[in-house]
Amino acid sequence: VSRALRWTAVVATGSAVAWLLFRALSADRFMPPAASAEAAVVDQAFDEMLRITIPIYAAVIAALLVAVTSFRARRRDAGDPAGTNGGGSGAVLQAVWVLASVILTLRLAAYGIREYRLLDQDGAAELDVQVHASQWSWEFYYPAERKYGSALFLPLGRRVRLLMTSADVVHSFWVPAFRLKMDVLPGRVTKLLVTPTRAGDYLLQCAELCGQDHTIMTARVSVLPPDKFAAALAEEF
Ligand SMILES: [Cu+2]
Repeated sequence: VSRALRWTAVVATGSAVAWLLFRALSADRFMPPAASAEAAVVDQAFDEMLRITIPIYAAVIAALLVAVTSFRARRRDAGDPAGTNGGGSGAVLQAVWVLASVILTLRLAAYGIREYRLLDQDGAAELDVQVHASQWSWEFYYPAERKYGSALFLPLGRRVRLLMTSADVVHSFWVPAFRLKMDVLPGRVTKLLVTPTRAGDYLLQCAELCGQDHTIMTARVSVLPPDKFAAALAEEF
C-alpha cells in the first residue's frame, strides 16, 4: 500500500470516528436544556473535554487500525519473528506524548476545580429552602414563610441555597436541567447552591438507589418569576 493511500486512510478513519463521537456525545443530546447558571458552566466544561479528548481518541484509533493492517512481520525479518525491531525515534515521541498528557490532564483538572468552587457551600444565597428526603418522596420547607410543599418552587434569577437531609437512607438530589447532583444523607445536612435562569417546570429525580420505589422518587421543580413565586407560595401550601 502506498504511503499516500495509508495516510488518506488514517485521516479518513480518524475524521469518521471523531464525527460520530461528536454527534453522539454533544451535551444537548442526552440532557434537557440548561436552566441554571451552574448548568452553563458544566456544559461548557463538558464540551471542552469533548473537544480535547475526541480528536486524540480518533487519532489513536486511526493509527491503531493502520498499524494493525500495515506493520506486519515480513519474511526478511526471519531473525526477529515478532517483528519488533523498530526504529530509534521512540524516546522523543514518548517524551512529547507524556508532556502533552500532563498538560492536558492539568487543563481538565482546572475545569474540575472551577466546578467544585461553583458548588461552594459557603456562598451567599438570597433564599434558603430545606429539602427533606425519605423513602420515597421529597418535601420542601420554606423557613422564612413557614410553608411546606411537595413541589420545589424557585424564584427566577435568585441564588437559592438548598439545605438537605434524609429521614432514613441515602438519597441524592438531582435536577438534570440544573446539572447539579448532591447526596442527601441521614443525620447530616448537605448544601447546594442554585441560580435558576429559565422559567418552567423541571424534574427532580432521586439519583441514589434507595429501595423499592427509588425510580418514582421524583418531584416537580417549578421556576417562577419573583412575583409569581410569592403568589405560588401563598397559594399552594
Ligand atoms: Cu431516594
